[in-house]
Amino acid sequence: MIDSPKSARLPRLSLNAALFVALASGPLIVGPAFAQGSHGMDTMKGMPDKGGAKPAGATSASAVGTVEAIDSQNRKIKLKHEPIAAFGWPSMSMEMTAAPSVDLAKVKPGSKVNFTLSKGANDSYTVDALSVQ
Ligand SMILES: [Cu+2]
Repeated sequence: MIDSPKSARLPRLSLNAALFVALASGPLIVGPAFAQGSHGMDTMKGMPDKGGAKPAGATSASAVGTVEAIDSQNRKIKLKHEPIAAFGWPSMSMEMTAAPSVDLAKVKPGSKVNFTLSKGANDSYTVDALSVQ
């Protein structure tokens, strides 16, 4: 049996109308359904927080690298460092500011060093401590 569109439309409309009336006039039925839904949402919201320990959140890290250049006058040191997992960095060459406590006279281009790096404002990085390997 194939229903014509016209004959199918009327029952469908009345079914929708009945459903609408039931939903609109039945807050006691709709209420628990919404409560369940929001509980599910709360569970979902918690998920990103669980994985929130991103490496980028670290403010200091220990690393190893090779000195490439030193600018004693401006307290700058260019290091080719190995990957720094705490910052999510691959190995790279970069210039950093040396803290006043760091003795730049101890190092020269080619020196292999252990150093600690801290992240400051505006994504600036400072070498807090440095020792030749
Ligand atoms: Cu770097």
